Amino acid sequence: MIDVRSPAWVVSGLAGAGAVAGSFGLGGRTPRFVAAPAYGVFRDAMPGALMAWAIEHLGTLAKPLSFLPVVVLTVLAFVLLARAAVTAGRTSRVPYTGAVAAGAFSWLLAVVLTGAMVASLGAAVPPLVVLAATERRWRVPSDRPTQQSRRSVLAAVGALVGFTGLSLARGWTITGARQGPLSAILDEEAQREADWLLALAEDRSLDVGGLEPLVSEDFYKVDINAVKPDPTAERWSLSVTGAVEDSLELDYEDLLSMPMEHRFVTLRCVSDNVDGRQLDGALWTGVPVADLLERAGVEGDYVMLRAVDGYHVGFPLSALEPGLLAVGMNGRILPRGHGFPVRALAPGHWGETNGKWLEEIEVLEDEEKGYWEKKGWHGTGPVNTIAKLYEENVTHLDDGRIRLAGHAYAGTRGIARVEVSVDGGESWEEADLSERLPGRLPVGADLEASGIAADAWQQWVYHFEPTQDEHEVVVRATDGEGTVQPREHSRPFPRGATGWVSLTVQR
Ligand SMILES: Nc1nc2c(c(=O)[nH]1)N[C@H]1C(S)=C(S)[C@@H](COP(=O)(O)O)O[C@H]1N2
Ligand SMILES: [Mo]
Repeated sequence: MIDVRSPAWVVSGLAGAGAVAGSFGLGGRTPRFVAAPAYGVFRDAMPGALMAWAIEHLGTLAKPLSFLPVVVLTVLAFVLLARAAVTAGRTSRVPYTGAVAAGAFSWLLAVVLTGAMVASLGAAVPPLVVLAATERRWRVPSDRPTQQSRRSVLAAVGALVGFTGLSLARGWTITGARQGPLSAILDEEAQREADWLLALAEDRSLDVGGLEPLVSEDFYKVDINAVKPDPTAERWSLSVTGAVEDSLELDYEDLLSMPMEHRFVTLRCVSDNVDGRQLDGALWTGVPVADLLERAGVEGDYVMLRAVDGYHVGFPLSALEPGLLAVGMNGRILPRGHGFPVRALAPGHWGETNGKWLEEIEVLEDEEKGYWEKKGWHGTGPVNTIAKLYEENVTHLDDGRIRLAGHAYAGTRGIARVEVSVDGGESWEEADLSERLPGRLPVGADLEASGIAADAWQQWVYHFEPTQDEHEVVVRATDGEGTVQPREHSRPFPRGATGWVSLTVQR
């Protein structure tokens, strides 16, 4: 039996926990932290049904809850390595063999997991120090706990807690985010245009306090990673491969030298509930996909986008062709969390198709399933029509009226109208809509032009006089093709939630 209170195991435990804490201290919230790549292995082994359940029911908690056991398992792996180092130290007559072995084993494991030579020192130094400092205690193979070792164990645990605290504080500040204005990668003109468009969006946003403006202040994030990828622009490249006349490979500079466009685009995740919050709008700047596809000469009808994080999504090429390869968001360099250096934007399609950290566009002759479709989702098609109403956008005005406000989105079909019922769906009245945002605007072109219709949401607002203590408020949108948002409720899995949003509003 293993007695975990034996000096060898106590020391190994401290060394293993120290290794993971130290790795976070140097790697921080980047893939250079040892538990980050370990998460991928765990995630891909998870059954699709369990994942769909967690996504629908745990929401943003699903990620931290599934990351925790991975961190524990990672600590365990480093504990076992340290324990092996103890054995090596005991059989060697050379002093500090165990400590050096613990450091070396831990560094190697960290490098294998993360590929980062320097940051992996964060995982190597704590085991080395712990084994070196306690050599006197575990060198002699006595696996019985003693009174004295218990007191020093307390001191050692205290030291570990302190070290972990410091590492957490330091690691938390390492976000790898590269931020900066658009003008740092494009010219001043592109920056001026973006700023002008952002001002336009502010102008067209309804003057309703508490309602998210047309350019979201806090854009939702959804991806398969516990820790987001952190590719560097210098080493990154984008290739167009598969059924093409000429495969292409472009680096960041190549892409930045192509003609650019600004676009207002809204994204919604297929896992968004009717009353969920995975719906947001932004201004994006990038290269039209069609320009790249034309250069490559496509010979297939499908596409597979592949990204740095192993994410891949397959869908008809026709959905990507009118799309954008975004390098900028809201007048800034595309943030790491949204796919730096480049992400795809497929107009009017579920969030899934908008690959972040994109590195390959593979043209296919036959359709192939991507990451989520293999797990049973059908989230590569056009979005469902939705009108949102959140609790906090129900306002009792001083004049006795109640103001309701929200957003509506139907992808490239656009919103024709939003209707509100205050009697549970018996009678309907039309809400006021914010003015539509312009579509594509080529960099350097005349900004007066309104361009084609944007794949962007609109805001709605409606006022009513309460006539009873309680009103059952229902909202529904009609898209630009005249189709009314269906009433029947369905869950997000597998092809997106349907149904009208309703709220009970007190007088
Ligand atoms: N590389 C990569 N791209 C990805 C994902 C991912 O996990 N990895 N998730 C997709 C999903 S499901 C959605 S809804 C959108 C969300 O984009 P956002 O995080 O910028 O809001 O990104 C898509 N692109
Ligand atoms: Mo999504």
